Amino acid sequence: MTEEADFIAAAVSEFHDQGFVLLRSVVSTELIDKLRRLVERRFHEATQLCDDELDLVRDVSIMRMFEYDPAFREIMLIEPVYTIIERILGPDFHMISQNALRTPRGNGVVKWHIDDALFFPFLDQLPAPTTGSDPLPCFSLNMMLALSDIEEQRFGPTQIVAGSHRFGRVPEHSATLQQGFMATSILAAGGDIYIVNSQTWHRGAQNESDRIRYILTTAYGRRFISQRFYPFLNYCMPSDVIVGASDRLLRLLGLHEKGPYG
Ligand SMILES: O=C(O)CCC(=O)C(=O)O
Repeated sequence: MTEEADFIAAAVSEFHDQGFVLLRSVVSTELIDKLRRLVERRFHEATQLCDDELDLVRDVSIMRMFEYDPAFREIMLIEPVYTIIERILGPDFHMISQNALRTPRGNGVVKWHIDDALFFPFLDQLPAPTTGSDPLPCFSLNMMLALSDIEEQRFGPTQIVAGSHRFGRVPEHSATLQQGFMATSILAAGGDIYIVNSQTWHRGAQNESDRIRYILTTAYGRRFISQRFYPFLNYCMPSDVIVGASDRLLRLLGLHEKGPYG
């Protein structure tokens, strides 16, 4: 195997084992600075909009960043992350959302949760899987790109409970982790990417600093997981997003072969 193939195989294995994997220094500082500036501009533009259009911003989350600038679409194609995700989700996966999180002091998505429905509720009735057993299938995940340095607890890192994607339970929806479980803080520098299984217990710790914390979250799912582009029913992707896109990007945006059901 080449060094890159080894790296990809190890990342996929770590993801299945721990419910997340952290990849260091994937994106250049220049691109990170550009993306952060774009998020800041989008935030200020969006908060000037009238009520009807304000659907773009929900608390710390600014939605559908892929509409805003080609740089957000390029991030979806970055290697080796694309290949790692393809190995996990299979060849026809697509993007289900892309949000920028802009978290000032005192804020954060602080309650423990999983994303999506609980896919394997029966697991808590079964004996714990033995080491080396086949990994559970993963149906959806979130690729999180740090757009600022979050290398200390006070900057509000993402926290996860390692291995919780196998619990077959959801966490108590509270800012305090229930007894008997251990949180791991993902201390990241700008340009680091971590990929988190939608079933893994996670949250964003509160930002206790004056440094605004920025993360770009791009969630992906297998084809049967629906895309979540608000307002859902009448969502129409702006034509400039699609013009000139490669086949790979078009598929990530939601263009698929015809198949069962349609
Ligand atoms: O802010 C974070 O680190 C976590 C965000 C989160 O939990 C989510 O987007 O589902």
